[in-house]
Amino acid sequence: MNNRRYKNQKVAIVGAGLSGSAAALLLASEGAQVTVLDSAEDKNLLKSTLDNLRAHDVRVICGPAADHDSSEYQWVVLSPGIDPASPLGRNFSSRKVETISEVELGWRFCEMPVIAVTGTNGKTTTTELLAQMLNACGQRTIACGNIGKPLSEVAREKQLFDVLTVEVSSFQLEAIRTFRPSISLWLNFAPDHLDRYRSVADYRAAKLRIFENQTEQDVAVVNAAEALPKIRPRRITFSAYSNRADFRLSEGAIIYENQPVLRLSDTKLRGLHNIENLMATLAVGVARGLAFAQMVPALHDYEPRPHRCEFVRELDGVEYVNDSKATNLDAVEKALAAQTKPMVLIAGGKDKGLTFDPLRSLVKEKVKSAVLIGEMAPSIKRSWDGAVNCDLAISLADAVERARGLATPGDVVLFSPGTSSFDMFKSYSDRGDQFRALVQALPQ
Ligand code: UMA
Repeated sequence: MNNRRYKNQKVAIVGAGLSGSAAALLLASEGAQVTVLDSAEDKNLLKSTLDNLRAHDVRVICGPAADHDSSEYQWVVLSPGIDPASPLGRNFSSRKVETISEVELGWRFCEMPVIAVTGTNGKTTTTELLAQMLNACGQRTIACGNIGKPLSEVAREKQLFDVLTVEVSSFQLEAIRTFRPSISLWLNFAPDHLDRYRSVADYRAAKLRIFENQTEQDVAVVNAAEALPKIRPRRITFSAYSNRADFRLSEGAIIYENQPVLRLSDTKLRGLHNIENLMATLAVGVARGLAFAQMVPALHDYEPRPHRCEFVRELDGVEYVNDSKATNLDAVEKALAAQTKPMVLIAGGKDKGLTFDPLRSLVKEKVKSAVLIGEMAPSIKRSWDGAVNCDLAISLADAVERARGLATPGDVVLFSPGTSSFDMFKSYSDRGDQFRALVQALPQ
């Protein structure tokens, strides 16, 4: 791809996090005149990041000056976390210059085919499964994108792979133009991010852009339960709940073309949602011409990441499970469905526009007591009033103490918050780490 068009171009990169820094360094290396803008004050940003940008002749504007900057730019690259409705987002969305997402920028520089993975839940697990499987089968790949290493960074490093395995979020897809995965993967869809989108339909529309530039030569691996609009790529379907899918579940095994291809007892992953992640991974392998005999051994050893129904400890006959990655209701529903024992549920966190009403009947059926934390605690209590006893805790430590008091031998204390963490923690992983540490510290 010819990227000489960026030379000497004045480009604004919005956001100085992982994506913004990677985009800035990529464009600076191509000779563009780059300015990075970030609403946070200089002192609240990573010094090493800012120093590195400046060392590469990138101009950095921080704090309110970024929100009001009126310099002229020929291109704008948006970091995924920039809400178009934020002051910084508005400063740029009103301009008549081409605005693209960081993933679009990275794509324009990558001369390798892309597998793009999206879905409300399971993206990271599936991206990792794919990378592990493809590499084991001799197809060199790297897991990148929303999983943590921006696509622009991969593009700048110019390392050669056979294919890139890119986790893509709705935020990254919002401002694509030409991004065209040769294989797209649509895992599932459930309401989320309503603090960013006006409606669930807007969130879905952003995600659906994953198919926008695909052609009949491309492949879409899609969950058979999803009513997707007409799309051009050839479909391969999967479902753990329906028999009308290319990959389906029967008698403890994943079936493809009426043959069992993977016995579930041979993997370390549990729960129907993880079975679908495995099916989707195998479907991508089929699309890339791999045989099951090559693919399956590579999937046996995959260990689930922390914070996803992670067993922490058993104390006084009670199991403690950390599911801090559950940042939406669909994830909580899956965690509740996967448990067979009586449960004390710890839930709650930042208010991002979701109501917990839809979980009411499942909670009534499976949860003996709930302990609620964070900004959403009062609203969850209203949603579940009369269905389950709800205690309000003033901190996570208080919640763990209360849950211990409520649980009896044979129970599970499940920490599955159902919303984001930013009211009390830096991230879901910080939240999960704190939960794990609190549980480990409980005296015998
Ligand atoms: N900022 C502003 N103004 C704003 C909002 C943010 O200036 O209105 C600035 C912040 O001060 C900060 C910078 O923007 O300095 C952060 O940018 P960012 O939020 O886009 O974060 P990055 O560090 O670039 O990380 C992003 C993804 N973050 C988000 O989408 C929120 C990371 O996904 C991803 O790993 C990374 O790019 C590399 O591709 C995280 C995530 O939470 C894990 N993703 C969401 C999810 O999975 O649900 C979508």
